[in-house]
Amino acid sequence: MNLSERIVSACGKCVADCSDQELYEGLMALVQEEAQKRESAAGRKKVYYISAEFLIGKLLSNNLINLGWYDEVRKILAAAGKDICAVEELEPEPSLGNGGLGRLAACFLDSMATLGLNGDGIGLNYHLGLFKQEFEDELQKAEPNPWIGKKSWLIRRDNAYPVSFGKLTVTAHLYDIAVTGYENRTNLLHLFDLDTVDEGIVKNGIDFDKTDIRKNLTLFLYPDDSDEDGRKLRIYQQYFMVSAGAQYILDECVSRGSSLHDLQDYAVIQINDTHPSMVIPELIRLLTERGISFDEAVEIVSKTCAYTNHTILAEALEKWPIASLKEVVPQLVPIIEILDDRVRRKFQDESVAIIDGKDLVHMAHMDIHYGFSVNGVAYLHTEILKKSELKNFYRLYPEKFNNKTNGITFRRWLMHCNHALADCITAVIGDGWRKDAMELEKLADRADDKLLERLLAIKQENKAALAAYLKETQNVEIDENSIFDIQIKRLHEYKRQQMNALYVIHKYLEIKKGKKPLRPITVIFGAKAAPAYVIAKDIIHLILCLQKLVNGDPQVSPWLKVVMVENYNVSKAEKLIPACDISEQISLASKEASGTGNMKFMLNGAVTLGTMDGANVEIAELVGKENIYIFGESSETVISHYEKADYVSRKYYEKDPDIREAVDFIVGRELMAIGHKENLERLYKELLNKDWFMTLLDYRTYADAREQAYKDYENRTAWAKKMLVNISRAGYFSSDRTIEEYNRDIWKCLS
Ligand code: 26Q
Repeated sequence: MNLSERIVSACGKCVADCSDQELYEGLMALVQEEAQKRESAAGRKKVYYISAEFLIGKLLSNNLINLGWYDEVRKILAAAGKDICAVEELEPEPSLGNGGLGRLAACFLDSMATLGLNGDGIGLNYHLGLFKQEFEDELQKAEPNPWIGKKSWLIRRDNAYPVSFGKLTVTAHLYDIAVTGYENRTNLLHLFDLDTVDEGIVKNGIDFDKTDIRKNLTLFLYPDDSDEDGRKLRIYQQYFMVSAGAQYILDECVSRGSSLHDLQDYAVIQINDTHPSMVIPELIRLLTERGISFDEAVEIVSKTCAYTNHTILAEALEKWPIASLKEVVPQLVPIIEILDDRVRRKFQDESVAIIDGKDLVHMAHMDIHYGFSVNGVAYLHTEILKKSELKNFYRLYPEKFNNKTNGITFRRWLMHCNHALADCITAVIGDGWRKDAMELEKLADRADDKLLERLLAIKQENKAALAAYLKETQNVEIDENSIFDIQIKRLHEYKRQQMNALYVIHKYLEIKKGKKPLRPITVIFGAKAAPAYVIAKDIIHLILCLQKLVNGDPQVSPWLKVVMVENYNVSKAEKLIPACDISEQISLASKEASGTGNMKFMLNGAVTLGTMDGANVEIAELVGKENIYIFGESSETVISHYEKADYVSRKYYEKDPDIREAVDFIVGRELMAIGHKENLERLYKELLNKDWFMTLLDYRTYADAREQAYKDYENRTAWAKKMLVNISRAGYFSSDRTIEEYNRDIWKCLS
C-alpha cells in the first residue's frame, strides 16, 4: 500500500470525507503502526534517561517529519481540500514539564533515536500536567490542563510493578509513547501511572486533597516552590517513578542476558537533576533483594548511574528532611544512612556529607558520591560548579566532572516550526544540514543580497502569521512592521522579566514626553509563575497592567505594544520563535545554567540581547560581538557581590534618574488605577529594598544595549547579515552534538 492508501485504511474512509478530528486520529494510528516497525534492540548497553519531566510538545507533525512523511501527507490532505495545520491544531499538548529541563529531556529522546542509540526515557504520566494559565483581572489563574483524551499517544502495556510506601502499597502501570528518530529507529518513553488516580478530586482551580495518595499521585506535575504538603507528595511521586523504573530496568536487563552482577554492561542510568536521585538507594535495595551483597550492589550502582546538574540556585537543590523520608520511604532510610556513614568515614568532611547536621538529605551529594559522572549543562555553568558550588566535590573526584553544553532538536525547532526557513536553507546549501547541523556554516559563504532579502522576507511572513494568531487567540493587534522583541521562559526573578518591564515603562514615558522610537516596538512576554511564588506572580501582574495601560493609550500604542501571551507552552513557542527579531536572554550572570530558548531563537534568525550567562557565553563566542548584544556585569563580579553581601539596589535607584522614574512608576497613579495596590507595592519594595537578583545593577547597560540594537535594526541589510551569522553558527547547538558527546564520554553505547 502506498501512503495515500494507508491513510485511507487508517481513517476507515477517504480523506475528503473525514473530519479534521478523524484525520488526526487516523494519522496517529498510522504513525504508531509505522513507529512500531522501527523499534529495534541493537546494542548490549542501553541508556535509561530518567526524569520527572518530559516536555514533549505535540507529536503528530514531529513524528511525520521524523518518519519522512510530512510533505507527502500535507499534499495528500491538500488534494482532498484538507489543511494539515488545522489537523495539528486539534492535538492537545501534553504539559509534562515545567520548562527547560523537561524540554531538554524531550530533545534528547529525539536525538538518541535519530542517532540510532538504544535509549529510552523513564518518567511519570501526569494526568493534568503543569497547570494551564489564564489571566483574569490582570492576575494569573491556574487551571487543570487535561490532555489524555479517548485517543492519545499513550500505549498501555501489561507491565505492573508493586511500589511500597511504608504501609501503603500501590501498583505502577506502564504506558509507552513511541519516540521516532529522524529517518532512523524508534525508542520508547516509559511513563508510569496509577489506575486509581481520580481527576474528580480537583476543584476550585487546581486544589485537591494532598493526602489521598491513591487518588492524587500522578494527577499534577509539581511546579517548583511548592508548599509543605506538596513537597511530601513530591517525594511520593519521585519514589513511585524510580521504584517502578528500577524494577523495569532490572527486569529488562535480565531478559537481555544480564546476571545483574554485570548490570553496568547493560544499562546506564542518566539522572536528570536530583528529582530521580532516589533511584540510587532503590537500586541498591532491589539488587540486595535479588541476592547480591550490599557492598557489591553499591559498586554496581556506582558504575551505572550518572548525574546531570541543571541549577546552582541553592533553593532549587533538593534536600529532603530525613523525617519525611522515614514516613514515605522507610525502606530507603537505612540504606541512605549507610551511604552517608561511608562518606563520613572516608572523607571526614561535613561539607560533603549526604545527611547534614539538620537531618536533611542532600540528594545531589548522594549522586556525586555514588554516580560515576557529574555534568553541568554549559561551559560557564560547569566551571562555576567546579570552582564554587561543588568545589569540595571536584577536589575529591576531578575525573567525574565534565561539561555537556545543552542542545535542541533541529527537527522541531527549525524543520517543523519554520518550514520556509528550512526550505530556504536547503535551496542554498542542500539537504546535508538536516543530518549534520554543522553544515549550516556553509551559509556564511553564501551571504549574497538575494539570500539576505529572502531571510528578511521569511521573517516578515512569520511576523505576519504571529500577528494574525495573536489577533485570533487574544484579540490583540500588533504592527507586523514593528520590531518583535521577545522574552519567553518561566517567570523567575533571576531571569529578570522585571528588568524588561522597567525598560517598557521607560519607553512608555519617553513616548509620552514626545520622544518617539525610530520604529514601533512590540514587546512580547510569555511565562508561567509557580502558583506559590508570590513575587513572580506580582511581576506577571505588572506586565499585564502595562499591557492594558500601553496598548490602551492612543498616543503611545502606535509606537509601543506589550503582549503577555496566555498559557505559554511548547506550541506557542513554535509560533513565537520564528517571528522574533530580538531574543531577550537577560538573566543575572551565573544564575542561568544554560538556557535553551536562546539557541532556538538564534537558529531562527533572531539576534540575542543578553548577559554573559549560561550558553549565551558560547553563543557570543560563536557569532562574534558584532552579531550579539552583550551587557551587564560578569559572573565573577556577581559572585563577589554575593560573597561580600555588598549589593545595595537603592544606590542605583538614587543615582540614575531613569531607574528612579521607572521604579516609582510601578506604584504611580497610572498603574495603581489599573492594578492592585498590594501586588504593585510588594514588587516596588522588593526592587528597592532587596532585589536579590540585582535588576538595578544591570539596568543602565541593558537599556543602552537595547537602544543600540533598535538603532542597528534600521540598517536592514546589516541586520540580515547578523541574522545569517546567527543561523549559520547555530549548528553547534544541535542536541545531536550534545548526545554524541554524552555517548562518547559517559554512556559509551554502540549505535
Ligand atoms: C525542586 C524541588 C521541589 C519542587 C520542584 C523542584 C524543581 C522543579 C523543576 C526544580 C527545578 C526544576 C527545573 C529546572 C530547570 O528547568 N532548569 C533549567 O534546565 C535547563 C536545561 O538544562 C537549563 O537550560 C536552564 O538554564 C535551567 O534553568
